[in-house]
Amino acid sequence: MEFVLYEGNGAVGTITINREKALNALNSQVLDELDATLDAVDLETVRCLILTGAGAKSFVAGADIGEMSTLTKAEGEAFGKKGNDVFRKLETFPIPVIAAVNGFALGGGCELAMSCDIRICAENAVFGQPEVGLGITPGFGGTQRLARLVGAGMAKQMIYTARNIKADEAYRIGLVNAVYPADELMAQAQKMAGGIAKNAPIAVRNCKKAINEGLDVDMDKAIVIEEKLFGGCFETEDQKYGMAFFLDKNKEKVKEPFQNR
Ligand code: DAK
Repeated sequence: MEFVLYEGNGAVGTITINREKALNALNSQVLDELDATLDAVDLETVRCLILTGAGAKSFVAGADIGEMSTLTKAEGEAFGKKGNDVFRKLETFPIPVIAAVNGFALGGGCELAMSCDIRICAENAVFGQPEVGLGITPGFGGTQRLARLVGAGMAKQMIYTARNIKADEAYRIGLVNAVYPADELMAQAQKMAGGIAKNAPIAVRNCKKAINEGLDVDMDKAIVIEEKLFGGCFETEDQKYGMAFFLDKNKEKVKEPFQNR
């Protein structure tokens, strides 16, 4: 892969968009490589992913404006679909994905971060949807995901004004969960991912599915989704072990890793 790196560290995998010269802007090749990287993740071993950008300056500075500038309507639609398909794959990926936003997250970069389950960022992070200043709408889900994350009013303000916001404001409006000094960001992402990875993997996956799928339907249907996924945890070895561990009053015992079974 030329533009996407993958590094495994036990149960945590890190994907790095690696096109630093263009501030990690997303061209078709980056999107294809990200898609292939996700397909290759070993879901038997890996229980949480971190997504970040190469270098100290940028997470992803958007879709590649050079590549987009000459697109026809049909090509624009196809490019939008390519991005939406891979972003949706990320959003519905069976295991949690943490975006570690290390700088610019603009346009498609902000949309990429919003396709992840959790966003944390460095103090130098900048978020924005500048598309209307380029004569287009956000095209990788920005109009939908930003409104769901920060509310319609704030999303409309950010999108209509095309104004970038800094890390502290992103934190205040709930776009990111935490802000760290740049040199601590990846360690904090690893720490959070490690904490997720040590919990029962089938239960964590079912939680992701329940939250994502429940948000798309009314509460009566959402509760049924939760019931089924809750039920799906029973009879797993991990459920039996987790509950037996709690019920065993022997204070000397040490918790074993969950087996993903
Ligand atoms: N695309 C291509 N190249 C980019 C880029 C981008 N989005 N952002 C930066 N670069 C390149 C610059 O051209 C420059 O390349 P060289 O000149 O060195 O060859 C290099 O990265 C370094 O950038 P700068 O020299 O500009 O660095 P500065 O520190 O001065 O400025 C900046 C950093 C992030 C403020 C600035 O680069 C910037 O404003 N970049 C563009 C940010 C932006 O507008 N992003 C949103 C892109 S629009 C759709 C599908 C998708 C989308 C929309 C619709 N459908 C099909 C419906 C998505 C749209 C977008 O994401």
